[in-house]
Formats: sequence, structure tokens, C-alpha cells
Amino acid sequence: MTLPTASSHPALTAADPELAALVGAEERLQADTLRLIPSENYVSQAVLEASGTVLQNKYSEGYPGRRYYEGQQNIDQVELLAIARAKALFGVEHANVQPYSGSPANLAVYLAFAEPGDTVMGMALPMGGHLTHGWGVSATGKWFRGVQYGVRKGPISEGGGLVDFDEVRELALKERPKVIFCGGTALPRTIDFAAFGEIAREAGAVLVADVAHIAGLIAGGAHPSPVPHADVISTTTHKTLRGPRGAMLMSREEHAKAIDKAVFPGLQGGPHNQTTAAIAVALHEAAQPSFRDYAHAVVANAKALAEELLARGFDLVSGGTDNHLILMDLTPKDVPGKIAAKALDRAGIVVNYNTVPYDPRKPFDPSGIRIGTPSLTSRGLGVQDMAAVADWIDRGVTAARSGDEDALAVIRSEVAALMSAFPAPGLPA
Ligand code: DSN
Repeated sequence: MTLPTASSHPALTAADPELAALVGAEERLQADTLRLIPSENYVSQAVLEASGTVLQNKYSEGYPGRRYYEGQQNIDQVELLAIARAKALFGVEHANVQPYSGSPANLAVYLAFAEPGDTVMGMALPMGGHLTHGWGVSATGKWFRGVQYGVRKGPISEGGGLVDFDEVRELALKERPKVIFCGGTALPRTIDFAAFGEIAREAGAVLVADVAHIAGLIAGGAHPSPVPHADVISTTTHKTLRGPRGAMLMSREEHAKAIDKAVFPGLQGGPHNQTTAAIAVALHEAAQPSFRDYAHAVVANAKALAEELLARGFDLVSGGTDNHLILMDLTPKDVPGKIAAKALDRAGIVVNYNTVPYDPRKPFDPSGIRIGTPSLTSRGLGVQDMAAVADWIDRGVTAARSGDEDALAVIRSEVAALMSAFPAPGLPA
């Protein structure tokens, strides 16, 4: 990763000091805190720069060589570069780099392969899926008939917290969905793409692997690839892949036309060219040997952190992790997830509260917190630092239970002291 530079936004500061101050405050916050939200990261200076260029100024509805606006001499090259790099990195025949983010990308998949009212299938949101996998409050659950699978109930020794493939198969054969989504947002274990692929083929469904969380791990060889099992791969570009906020859809050539038509003109207007450029840069970075080291370090850190948390008596969904993410059920600690998350935030440890499978509590006040290691690994923390991280979480959760604000303040200063030794691009030293 490139070295950090001192943050400086002279034009912004002159034109809009109020907004510039907010950006500065966010830079400080990101510098001083331990960011554990597993879907977040720190992009490189090169990605930051690419996303702030004059490419911002250009409209380019359509695709390279087939645009509805002139003046695409450079924009076409930018998009072609991003496409070529995505295809090479993930070993796919087709890539569309235009989706604005993960939800529009997934909506485009439905547009490509289903009609309103059709049955679609995905993992239930409270089990670790995503809103756009057919959950009721999402357009995908309102405009389509969403049927949902989950994970096994019961003790870890009996597969508790793992996907129940008997259930997935039974449901798929009974409901015959047009589209099956695998992947999600709170899945600490390896996704068995081959098993999903077999079920989808048997049911005659299009299998979509939503690898938003693990795209960087796949690129770096730290998680198996959904190629060749999935018909479509959907991913955001800003999580473990460490690019700008954007998304991509990848597929075999046979689905290329349907996907491209669904993204534009089906769903979106002009692509965000500055984002396309930054995606291209991130894909280039992810193709370097150092990114393989990064991806494996993310997983090593998560596994080490999980061990340290288990040693402190925490209950982890599925008993640990295979990837970048840990889902903690705080029920045995007698602290609701939201109270813990807010207390940890005051202690300089940024997590999100999250439902756990079969959560008796409501999604806005659930039993768990979700943590992950992509950001801290980008800053250079290693397995040797995970005991300290687990200790802060332990002390933070204890302080949350007793309402001990002084203890949270002490943790906050300890966290800031450690993080000052681990700079990140774009942040003040
Ligand atoms: N918001 C993303 C996450 O945090 O996992 C999913 O869309």
C-alpha cells in the first residue's frame, strides 16, 4: 500500500470551510479509531486520487464503442481497462463495471433473469443474507416472490450457524426459483459455491454469487472462487477488494448481453467514470503479489482475533471464522448488541450491531455485533496485535454492561495511541 500523505484540501477549505471541516473531522476519526466494520476499508492514495479526477465531468451512457454521447476517446479506454482487469483478476468471460453499488447491481440481475412476480431465493437477512436477496422490505422482496433459506439451529458441534444444504435443495426443488443468491453480509464461514451450483442446476435456476464481502479474499486466493459454479458474480468494489464505492457484475459470455442491457438502459443512466477509473486502479493493485499477502493476512488476523475472543468467553456464531468476519452473540454477556456497539464506539472501536441467526430480539435492537479485520490489516496490524484488540472489546463490553464511561474513555486513549503507529493513506499522521 502507498504511504500516507498529509491530508490537505486547499480549494475545498477556501470555498467551503464548513464542509472541509467535516472532511477533516472524518479524517481524524478514521485515523484515531479501530475500524472493525467488516464491509469497510482504507483505499490507497492512488484509488483516492483516481476517484477525484475530471472523469467526473463526463457523461457516457452506453458501453465502450457504443455510446450516446461524443467525446469518449479517453473514457472508453478507462472502462475497457477496468473490464480487462476484472476479467483477468477473477478469471471471468464478461465484466460490467458500471453498477453504482451492490444493491443496483443485484437489482440488475433480477431485471436480467426474472419477471415481476417470479420466485427468487436467497439467504434470509437475519441469517446473514442481504436485503437484496429477496427480503420483504426490499424491492426485491416486494416485486418478486422471495423464498428464503437460513443456517442450521443448534450447537456448533451439530453444524449450528452453517448453511443447511438439505434445506436449500428442498426449497429450491419445491419452489423452482428463477434466481438463487448465495453469499451475504454476516457469513463467517467459507461459501460452498460448488454445492450451490449443483442445487441451482438441478432446480433450473440462475445462480448468483454475491461475493461483495469476500471479493478481495477471492482475488488474493484466500477464499475459493465462485468460478465456474455461479452463472453470475455480483460484487461491490469497496470492501475487502479495497476499491472505491462501486460494484461489478461478472458472468460467462452467454449472459453478457442480458446483464449489460439490465444495467444500462434497464436500470441506470450514465456510469460514474471517476469510480470506474478508481475500480481499474484497485483491480490493478489487487493483481499484485502484495495483495495476496494482504488477503491472507486479513484471514489470519480474523482467525487470531476469533481465538482471542473465544478465550475471553465470547460466543461466536458458527464457533469462529474462515474469512474476514466474526459475528458475536452477546446474549451470554447480558448486553444487547446495540448497547455494546454504541459503547464500543465511544471507546474508539467502530463496529455494527447485527442480528444473529434465530435472534429473539428485533433487527434494530439485536443480540449481536459484527466485526472484521479488512481495515486494521490495511493499516498493518498483525496477529500479534489481536490479543490487544480482543482485550479492548472485552473491556468495552464489560463497561457497556456496567455503564462505566471512564473505562470507555481509557480504552479510547489506548486505541488512539496504538493506531497512531499505523498510518493509512489520506489520513493525518
Ligand atoms: N452494507 C453492507 C455491509 O455492511 O455488509 C452490505 O450491503
